[in-house]
Amino acid sequence: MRVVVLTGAGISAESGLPTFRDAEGLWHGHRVEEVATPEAFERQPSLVHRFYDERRAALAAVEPNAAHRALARLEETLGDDLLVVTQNIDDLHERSGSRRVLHMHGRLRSALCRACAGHFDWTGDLGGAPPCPRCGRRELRPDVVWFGEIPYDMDRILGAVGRADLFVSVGTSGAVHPAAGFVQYAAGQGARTLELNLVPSEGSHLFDESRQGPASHLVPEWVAELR
Ligand code: BV8
Repeated sequence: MRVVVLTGAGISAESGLPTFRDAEGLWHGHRVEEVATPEAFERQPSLVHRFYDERRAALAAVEPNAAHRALARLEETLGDDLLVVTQNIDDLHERSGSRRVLHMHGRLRSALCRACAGHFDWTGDLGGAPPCPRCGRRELRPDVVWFGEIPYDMDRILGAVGRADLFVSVGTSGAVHPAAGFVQYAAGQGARTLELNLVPSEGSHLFDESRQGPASHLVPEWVAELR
């Protein structure tokens, strides 16, 4: 049974990380264009750095929750037949023990050098324009995929989604592409599709089954069923 699990901000909500669109969500107070586009970074690098430096610092104060841990347990059972594709830039999947995780929108604890294209594990601020560890240029940016940029690992992701027997979406509103289109692609390739979300998402009607509730309850329940 080859399983692909797509996760969004909702899986990390109960760990204390804000989602994007919920009431106090990340987009509140910041228009997307202001902080999550290459143009915004050109225009106001300090505002963009502050947005991501604050989120990177906040990571130290949160822990994975039961939903992250349940997926790590499922990896023990399924091994290479499980792939977690996350839109999240936090590291809670890895901190709960998951190894087979692809961050299609990048990672907060990584810096990308615009001069030498190097990627470097990074836990501190980038706002101070520190020099690149490899080329020394002060051209480091958050290693995240902004709107208008091409997501990471699309070949591996589409390959796995196209071969999946079961495609499961957890804690995502289905508002951002190309992630929002994976369910249709998976279904078109013959996979069963299941949504686990607090409320029906924009794409609920595209799934064979949609269950509503908090991820910390729905995911361990579903994993126990599957195991
Ligand atoms: C691209 C990183 C070309 C930065 C992010 C087609 C149609 C329309 C538009 C487009 C299209 N194709 C492309 C676009 C443009 C754009 C796009 O989709 N715009 C939207 C706004 C319409 N897409 C792009 O620009 C993408 N690039 O398309 O390149 C391409 C494509 C394919 C192949 C080659 C080239 C790049 C998009 C990536 C942008 N970067 N993040 C950062 O994090 O700051 S996106 C960011 O927003 C997240 O990563 C995530 O993807 C998205 C937020 O969505 P969610 O994670 O779902 O969060 P949200 O708050 O919305 O929802 C949370 C859900 O959880 C809710 O449903 C809630 O009910 C639920 N929930 C809450 N609590 C719980 C819960 N569920 C369970 N338990 C709980 N406790």
